[in-house]
Amino acid sequence: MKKLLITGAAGGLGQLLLEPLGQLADSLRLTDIVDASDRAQGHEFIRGDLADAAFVDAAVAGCDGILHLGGISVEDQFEKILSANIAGLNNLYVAAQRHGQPRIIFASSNHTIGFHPSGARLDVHSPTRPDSFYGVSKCFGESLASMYYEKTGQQTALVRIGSCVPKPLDIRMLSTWLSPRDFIDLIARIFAVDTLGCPIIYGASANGQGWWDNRHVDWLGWHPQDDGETFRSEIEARTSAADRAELLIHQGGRFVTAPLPHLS
Ligand code: NAI
Ligand code: 15L
Repeated sequence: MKKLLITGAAGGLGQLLLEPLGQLADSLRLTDIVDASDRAQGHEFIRGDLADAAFVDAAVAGCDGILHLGGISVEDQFEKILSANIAGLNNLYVAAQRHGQPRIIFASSNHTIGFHPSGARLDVHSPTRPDSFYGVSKCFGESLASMYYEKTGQQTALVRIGSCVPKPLDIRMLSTWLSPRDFIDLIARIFAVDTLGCPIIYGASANGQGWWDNRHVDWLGWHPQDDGETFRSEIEARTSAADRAELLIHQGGRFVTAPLPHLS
């Protein structure tokens, strides 16, 4: 790949993955609504709002792959999510149509299915059960990408990321963890395969107590290596009964029990 666009590059995942992402393309173009030029590690950085169609068009021009991490990444007021995650995402797809349909990775989320009970095995046919406005916006994103694929052939990987952090932080993340190296391997496979289509992929490591079945994308050749169980004893040692009760009822954990922002 010649030029990879990374939106949301100033965020947690953008920063965590920046160095290995640099190995996947001849050059990176980083964007975010906040200035991160000082953390761009020598890569091109342009600042702008995903809700600004002209900015997004300029950001996409000349790129042959897009890792779309930008947007609101937790529950928030509906209006903010509408602007960044819904209008902003459509701007990205409009721009992609104008600039040769670069392959897109959409950072979807486990919060599309957060109301499923913990322990339930889900696969690609399981219904969405979003747990927040945020989760609803990711369901919208998956539908938007699917619609563009069917109408125009635009290819997108819809990666329902579990919890991508250096190591699991709580008992729920033993099941939802996606290690950074497994995510990088997944990103590399998505950009390497000849034909991608528009698959939903559960973004989780090979967690012994995982909940998600990815057999429908065996053809990708992605073989996650890490397992949250490695951290079970240290996590169990600091898990209270209250944590366990709150975190292990639904797959979405605390997103499920949080009140709607306008009612709190
Ligand atoms: P983050 O919140 O740290 O990063 C998101 C970035 O998007 C921020 O730097 C923010 O400034 C930028 N942004 C927000 N609104 C914007 C706008 N209107 N225009 C341009 N940029 C804007 O989130 P994180 O953890 O890095 O996640 C990246 C993506 O992956 C997000 O889309 C998130 O929903 C998704 N995801 C992340 C998971 C994780 O474990 N970190 C789990 C599931 C999904
Ligand atoms: C997400 O979708 C969030 O962006 C991230 O901050 C984590 O909360 C993650 O899910 C999770 O469920 O652990």
